[in-house]
Amino acid sequence: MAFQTRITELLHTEYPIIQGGMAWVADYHIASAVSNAGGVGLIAAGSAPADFVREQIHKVRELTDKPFGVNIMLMSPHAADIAQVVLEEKVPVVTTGAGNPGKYIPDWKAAGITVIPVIASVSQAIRMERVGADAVVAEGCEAGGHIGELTTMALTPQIVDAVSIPVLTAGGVADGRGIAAAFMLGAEGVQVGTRFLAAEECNIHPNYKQAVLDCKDIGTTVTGRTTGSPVRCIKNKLAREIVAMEKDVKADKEEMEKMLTGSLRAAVVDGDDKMGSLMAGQVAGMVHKIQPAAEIIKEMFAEAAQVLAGAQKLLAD
Ligand code: TUI
Repeated sequence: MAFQTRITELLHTEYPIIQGGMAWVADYHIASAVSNAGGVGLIAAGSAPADFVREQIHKVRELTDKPFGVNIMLMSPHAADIAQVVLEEKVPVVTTGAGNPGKYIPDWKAAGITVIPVIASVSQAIRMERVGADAVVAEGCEAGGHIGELTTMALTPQIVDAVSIPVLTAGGVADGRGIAAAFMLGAEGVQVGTRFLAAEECNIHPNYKQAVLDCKDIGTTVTGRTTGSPVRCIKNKLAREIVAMEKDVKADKEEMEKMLTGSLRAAVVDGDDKMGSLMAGQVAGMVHKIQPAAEIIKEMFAEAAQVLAGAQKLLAD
């Protein structure tokens, strides 16, 4: 079974899959596990300081000699310092989220780094191609965390048509059917986040993991639509209160900000499943068990191969 695309060529991996850059969640454990399993594992810089990210890079390198990456959340106050660390450390792959990494790209490219911005619209994809990105991740609003407007189904083919660099799909991909669908939409790879929340090597608080396993199809919601920072997370007390405050014109927006500050850390580290932000995608409803990352990847691609081979039957007369 071979899934060779421009993405496997670019990333030098067995499978065209990268792990989502999940802030506070993705550390060297999950990153090295995904890389050792034939994908690209990522350390999420999130809002961490640059020194922390450098240590994480060193730890990944102790555990794998395969390609790995760092996800830089561009709204972080440490983003510029982390941009420098990935350069100094010659990290093989950098993905970015929540902003435009254009000013860093020339230096990263000069250092031989593969640059893959995560974007949520056609105009962003075109801008990223223009400033030298090697590929883009088209992330639909089924995804967990900070999201855009369009669904994966609508976004992916429009981005594929608009750029000539390869496209990976994210948002709604949790099994082999999702991978097969991504290929059908013209993508050449996938980024998977939510399914890896249930990886054995994913060191989130057990309460967070359990919330993902318990989550049903309509178990996620989006907070921050009215404040310009839409974030998909599992419905809990925090999410319900924020959504209610957003509907109330008299609600104190500062109070809302206060409730959200530190809430992702509270979920991931402290296991606060009531007032923590349990970021997860809509596919949380199809994540049912904790498995090693390598098993997740093998299973997903074996299923994708089966689904794609079975699709021939649709054309039989
Ligand atoms: O970045 C993500 N997902 C994230 S970041 C994050 S940490 C966070 N925590 C609390 C509040 C907000 C963030 C959790 N999840 N996904 C990638 C992504 N990036 N989706 C959309 C974008 C994006 C948004 C604006 C990319 C570019 C952009 O502007 C650039 C431009 O050129 O317009």
